[in-house]
Amino acid sequence: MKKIILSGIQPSGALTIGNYVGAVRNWAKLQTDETYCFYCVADMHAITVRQDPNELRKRSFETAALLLAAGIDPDKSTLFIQSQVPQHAQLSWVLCCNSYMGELSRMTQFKDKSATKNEENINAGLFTYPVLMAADILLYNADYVPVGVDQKQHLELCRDIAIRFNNAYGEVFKVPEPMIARVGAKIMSLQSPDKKMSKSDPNPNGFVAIMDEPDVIMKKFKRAVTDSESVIEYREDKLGVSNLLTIYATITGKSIEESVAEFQGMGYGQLKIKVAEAVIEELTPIQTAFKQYLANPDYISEVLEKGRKQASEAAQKILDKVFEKIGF
Ligand code: AQP
Repeated sequence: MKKIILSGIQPSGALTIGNYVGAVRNWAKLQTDETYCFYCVADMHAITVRQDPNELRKRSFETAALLLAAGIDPDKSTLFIQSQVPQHAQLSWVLCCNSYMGELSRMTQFKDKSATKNEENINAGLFTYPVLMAADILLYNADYVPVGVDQKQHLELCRDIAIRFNNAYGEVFKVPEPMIARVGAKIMSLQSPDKKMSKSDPNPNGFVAIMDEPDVIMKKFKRAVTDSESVIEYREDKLGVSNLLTIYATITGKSIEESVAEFQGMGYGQLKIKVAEAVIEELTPIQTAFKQYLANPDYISEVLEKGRKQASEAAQKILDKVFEKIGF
């Protein structure tokens, strides 16, 4: 029996090196003989924040192309767009009726994202986002869910909902395990290193997008916020420098200790240039592959249509069981 892996990414902006290091890069590596992977472009999650419709459609398509460029192999995995598989919305409703306002109110992502808005402007989708995420996972009997640290709390909620449902109606759902990288699970903003790097950051200098040109990447790293000391150490009170070291270590595959040792005697300027160079080297082949995929949109559409069918078929099996259990 192969282990089932599921993960998703929102097309809510240009994918960042945070998304890459924390999630996407590992997705390709998880395609082995012992696993079967479902990867989705989570456009339904993206509309919890108002999106321009044409932009969203374009970004969903481009995100799929970028995932192919990052090594997702449609012969080994199912790659699909979430909104094209209606079972996600159907199961989400059932799970909403098995989730509590109290537990959803405690989700830090909801608290963070709603903190900037007036109460009347917080849409209910932002609140029930983790329930849709639970549906995404439980629909495919996922064993493991590779995510960045920011999604750990949502994963725990998903497990609670699955266990609660199974206790109430009998065993239907497999209870999934999170899969979180040891290093790089939370890349911080280059401008506010106390905040997570996010693709929807209104300040483009806060993130490096996978598709940023090399000179843009270099400029963004050169502007990265550090501190007033000049010593390169990995320390809790040196958020900016530690973040640069984390990016360097994850991209090069070196340990933090090795990276710190490598930069001894250098200044922040040199550190920034070296990190930028490593990132550019890693991203260049992905950028080239992305452009090649985009030049062949029919191929991407074909992959997504195949993914839609495979995902729908797998999801319907679980949904049928759920509907039967709850009396539909
Ligand atoms: N900064 C990060 N470091 C490590 N991993 C990260 N992830 C996101 N940011 C970082 C991981 O990327 C995967 C896809 O994330 P998502 O698109 O589903 O949503 P998100 O976590 O909300 O990502 P963003 O970039 O912050 O998007 P916006 O700005 O739209 O909210 C997840 O596995 C996530 O953990």
